[in-house]
Amino acid sequence: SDQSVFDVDVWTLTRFVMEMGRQAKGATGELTQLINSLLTAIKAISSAVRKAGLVHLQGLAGQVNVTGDEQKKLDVLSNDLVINMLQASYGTCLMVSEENKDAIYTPAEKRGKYVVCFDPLDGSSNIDCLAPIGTIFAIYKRTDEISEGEPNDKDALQPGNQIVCAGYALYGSATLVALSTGAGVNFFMLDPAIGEFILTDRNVKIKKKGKTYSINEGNAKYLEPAVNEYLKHKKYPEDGSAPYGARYVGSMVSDVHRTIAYGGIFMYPANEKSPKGKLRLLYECNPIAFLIEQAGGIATTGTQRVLDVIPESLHQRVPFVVGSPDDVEEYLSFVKKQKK
Ligand code: AMP
Ligand code: P6P
Repeated sequence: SDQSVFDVDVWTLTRFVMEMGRQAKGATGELTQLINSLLTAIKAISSAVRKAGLVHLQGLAGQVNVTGDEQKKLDVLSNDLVINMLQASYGTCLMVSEENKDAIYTPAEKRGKYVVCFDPLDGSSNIDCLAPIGTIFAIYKRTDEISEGEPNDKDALQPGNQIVCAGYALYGSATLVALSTGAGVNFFMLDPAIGEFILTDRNVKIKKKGKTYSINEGNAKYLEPAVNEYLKHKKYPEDGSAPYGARYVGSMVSDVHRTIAYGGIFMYPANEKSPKGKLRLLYECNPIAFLIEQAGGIATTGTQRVLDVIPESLHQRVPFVVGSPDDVEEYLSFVKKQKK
């Protein structure tokens, strides 16, 4: 067999995280252990997602989650996997999950210093039609300035600019992890043959300007005039430039990953139906905004930087517009014009 195919010095995500941990001055290894435990949950979710149709994991688990969505069995399984693997890492004191109304407190004997906000299976309404879905997470450090003694919800209400590590897993035509600990974004692809994520793209940067816009145009009736003005400009450019293409999966991780990989703009703005937009700040918008900025893009609510929003509640929504800097700046110019 062709030996050259087998990389005997392969950069797996586990190795990459350990290396970064060794380079971090005075690190105890707690964060490394936490991230690598989370990766185990992601590998298990990937396996379950790909088997779901075969082992009747699809369909409804009959429960309803905090956002009122029907809770599918894969949702429940993914949520349990992340909670159990994270608590077993001895790195967390508190977690916020899209699937749980209240914060999840780690039993005292297993507590560490990190707070993890996550959406275990985002886009789960797409499971039964096999559209890409994902896992999104943001990791913060609990500090005594925020709360002394027992951890409490305030530890999870930190602005995104305090994120220590954030990432997403995309269960698409392949399973990919995008990860950043503040020194750029790296992409890793799962090799199912060895059950490891392999480094494929280092220090990923988003294009300055893209050629596609991504929004649910079914909401056009409810969008603010400035947003419809912007969309009109993308479809009928007055300056003779080519119109933009439209791409919308309706699964955030898939739409965001395409935006980082190809450039362009992804929007879930405020609208009459959802005055604060639909996407959740703690475990959808903040982690993605962190990655988008680390890749050289812009992430705004339309009025401020997403990472500067001071959270007030665990499941609060924010308007969310992210992507290539030139595209988001152009969008903001339409919003500013409307304000005048
Ligand atoms: P620890 O003592 O392992 O909790 O790490 C202390 C701090 O060092 C973390 O909050 C990070 O800022 C940094 N650090 C530790 N491990 C890593 C890692 N694997 N990758 C990036 N930064 C790390
Ligand atoms: P709409 C999936 O349910 C989700 O939370 C995100 O993954 C996705 O971007 C958004 O909702 C899609 O919402 O209103 O366009 O169906």
